[in-house]
Amino acid sequence: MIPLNILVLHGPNLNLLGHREPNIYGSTTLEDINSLLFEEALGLQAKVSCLQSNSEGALIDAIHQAKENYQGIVINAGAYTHTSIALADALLAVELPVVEVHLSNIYRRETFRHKSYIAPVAIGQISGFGTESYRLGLQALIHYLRQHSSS
Ligand code: CA2
Repeated sequence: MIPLNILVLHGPNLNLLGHREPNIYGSTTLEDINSLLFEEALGLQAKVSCLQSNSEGALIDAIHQAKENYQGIVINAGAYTHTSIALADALLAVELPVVEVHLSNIYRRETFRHKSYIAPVAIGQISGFGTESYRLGLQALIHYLRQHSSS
């Protein structure tokens, strides 16, 4: 089986998970989510690297550099999902398969969250399953990459 390297990007404020607003975002921390993803990847004979940033520029730099080392990207762009043409442009430019994930169901929330600039450049989106959104997103991306590998 081809070894896969997946980059997981967490956007702004997701470092607060488990520490603030547990009524909306639950009590699981970002470290818990990253551990869950490492475990899941191991079981699927893949590797993940996780990065969280509150800075749009840092996320864009990480996307640019991903082309060298990763076969795909799982991204929860947080509130940048709804605002950032720059992030969408970066994802489009690197031409890596992208899966967009959200903890909450963005379509059940305020209307400003219904718009995603990431969705049109992603192969798919998983939204509303809490931390399971990440696991499902990783599974979906690995499945896609294995289906679409040339060998
Ligand atoms: O549901 C998601 O995963 C979101 O990407 C989360 C973003 C929100 O802006 C998107 O509309 C949907 C917010 C992440 C903020 O996370 C916090 C965690 C704890 C305390 C405060 C914010």
